[in-house]
Amino acid sequence: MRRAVCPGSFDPVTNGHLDIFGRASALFDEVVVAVGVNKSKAKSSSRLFSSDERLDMIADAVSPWPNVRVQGFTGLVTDFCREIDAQAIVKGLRGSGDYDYELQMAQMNAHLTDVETVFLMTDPSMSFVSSSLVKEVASFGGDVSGLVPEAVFERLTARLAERQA
Ligand code: COD
Repeated sequence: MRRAVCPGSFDPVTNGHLDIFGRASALFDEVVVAVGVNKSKAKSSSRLFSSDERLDMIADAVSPWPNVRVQGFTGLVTDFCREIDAQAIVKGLRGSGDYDYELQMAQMNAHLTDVETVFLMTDPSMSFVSSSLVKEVASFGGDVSGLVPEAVFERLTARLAERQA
């Protein structure tokens, strides 16, 4: 069985992430979306959803793909891959900023283990979408519908309203 891991913070999951999950699901027998902690983002106050909430939203969004599931992890992504017997990590690339960051991570992960990193280029219609920008734009009342699944849009709007009340 060829199994891949799509790791990320997914705070919250966007349609850009989902495009990568869907395309990975066509390439591998099983895809595990792994919700982890990005230490540099975890320190900031930008965290909007708990890991349980993020797991929940992703489980709902990936339900159309029977070979995609979601799981939380702590520690190194390479250890998680070993634990679940995954041969590949699938990441999305939006541009040169992602490339510089992801290349270093892929090479470190290759140094740690024999898990291969596979990069899928972003869908051009999603190349400007990031969880951080979605949160920022939505917090100022900008329209982010169409950039995240509808259920995520509703939870995002509700969470920001609670925070601003
Ligand atoms: N289109 C395509 N791809 C996209 C888009 C989009 N619009 N938006 C984001 N992506 C891709 C990103 O490039 C990334 O590959 C992935 O989706 C996840 O994105 P985020 O922003 O949710 O996740 P990150 O970058 O914060 O996640 C970082 C990890 C949690 C994966 C990383 O920190 C990690 O592996 N942590 C575990 C500890 C570890 O192993 N550290 C050593 C790593 S070398």
